[in-house]
Amino acid sequence: MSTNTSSPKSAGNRVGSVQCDNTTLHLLKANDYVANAIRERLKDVCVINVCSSPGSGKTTLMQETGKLLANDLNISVLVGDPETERDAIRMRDVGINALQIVTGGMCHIEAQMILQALDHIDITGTDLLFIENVGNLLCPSAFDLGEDYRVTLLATTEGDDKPKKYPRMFLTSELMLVSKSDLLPYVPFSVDAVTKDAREVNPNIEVITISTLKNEGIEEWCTWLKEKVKQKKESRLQTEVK
Ligand SMILES: Nc1nc2c(ncn2[C@@H]2O[C@H](COP(=O)(O)OP(=O)(O)O)[C@@H](O)[C@H]2O)c(=O)[nH]1
Ligand SMILES: [Mg+2]
Repeated sequence: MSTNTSSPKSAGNRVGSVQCDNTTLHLLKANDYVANAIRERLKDVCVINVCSSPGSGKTTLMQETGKLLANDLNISVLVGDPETERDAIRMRDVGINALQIVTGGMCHIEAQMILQALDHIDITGTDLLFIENVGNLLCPSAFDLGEDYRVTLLATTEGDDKPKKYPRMFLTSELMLVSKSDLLPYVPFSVDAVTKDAREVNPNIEVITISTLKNEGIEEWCTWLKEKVKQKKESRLQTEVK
């Protein structure tokens, strides 16, 4: 633990902070073993772990994506929530193969939950498996679920300061989706500022601004997905040839 208790007088606007040690890190090693087993089991499927705070628009986006790509890709969804089957029902309502993972109050999905869930859903023929994680910008970032890519949504209503406050989520994501762009005229949120902060945390992160409600950026998102599925299939074929 380190402390920074500089007085406000000597340190500009600093108020002092405590940097706490993380004593749970070694527990995550067990999760990593399971995640690698999932990666082995799902080597023919492109797996995308979708993260965000609650209410950023994950389920709405999955529903729309499933409808738009119905003729291009075979999509399945595992969706995690502390309680209820509501989101899986929303997916099934639009014809998407889906299973709810009820975490029983846990604030994230762990790899062993995915392994359990895979015994209860038929994903034969699936090209693209979405894992909609529990709404939380913090805990899910520590758990590898055997995914190929991690995508984090950040809604314009949440404030543009989140990448620096919750850096691990953005550090471990390949793509940030700035969601609810239709609300930009009404909220203090700068896409430029959030992109700059996210890239200071993770220089490689891609950024797409979307509104599922107004169909903005959705084509770019779907193109990104199709490219990732294609890349996964190609790399799989190359491994088979070797
Ligand atoms: N304004 C706006 N609202 C949206 C958009 N996408 C989703 N919502 C709304 O945001 C709320 C939360 O959406 P939901 O998909 O359940 O979020 P989740 O908790 O991240 O899965 C719902 O009331 C949606 O109708 C969008 O693009 N624009
Ligand atoms: Mg949801």
